[in-house]
Amino acid sequence: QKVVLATGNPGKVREMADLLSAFGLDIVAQTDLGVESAEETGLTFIENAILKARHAAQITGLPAIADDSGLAVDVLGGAPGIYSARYAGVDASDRQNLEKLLDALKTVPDGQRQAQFHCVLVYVRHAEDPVPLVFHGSWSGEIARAEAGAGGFGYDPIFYIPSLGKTAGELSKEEKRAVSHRGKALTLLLDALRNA
Ligand code: ITT
Repeated sequence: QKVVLATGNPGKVREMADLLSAFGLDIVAQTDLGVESAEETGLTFIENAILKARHAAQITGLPAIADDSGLAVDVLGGAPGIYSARYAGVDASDRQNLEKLLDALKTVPDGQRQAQFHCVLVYVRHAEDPVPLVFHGSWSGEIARAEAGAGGFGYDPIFYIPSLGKTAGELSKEEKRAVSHRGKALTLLLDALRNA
């Protein structure tokens, strides 16, 4: 079964494509089909993930899987949240976003730096699918004071997991998937597809 992965983020593709392929899906990244990113006008991860999945399914005529994700920092009232990719501006790089967050938390003491990653994965059978499959995974940690590790993407080098004594950037792809927001949501999606 050919399925389009509705993301333009190569980090997400790296973390999902191999498991989805091993499951038996013929995964094609939307960028390889010339699909441009959908406008993310929703106010929740769920709305934006559905928008992205429908957009890719509409253009390709294929079933689609989309990921909307982000980082919610307690002391910032849940920001940057759904705006994580645009925290430092519409065309901001991962580096600019990460540096803006470190700066925003400069004076926040240890013990008040808790944050959660969230990932919503959506599967639609076709663009008008009235019953999208929706799965959510979250991951708790703390925002470090400095970067560590070059793995993963986005905010990973500053997302510290106390129980592991490491940042997400210091984990291998497999280690991250075993505990991350995306790994959890992906497990739920694969379980649902297996039982479909
Ligand atoms: P698509 O919409 O094309 O999928 P995007 O990067 O714009 O790509 P989002 O709107 O979902 O995706 O933004 C998610 C942002 O949250 C992403 O750019 C990262 O900065 C951050 N993020 C999400 N998951 C992450 C992870 O596992 N590790 C580090 N940062 C993550």
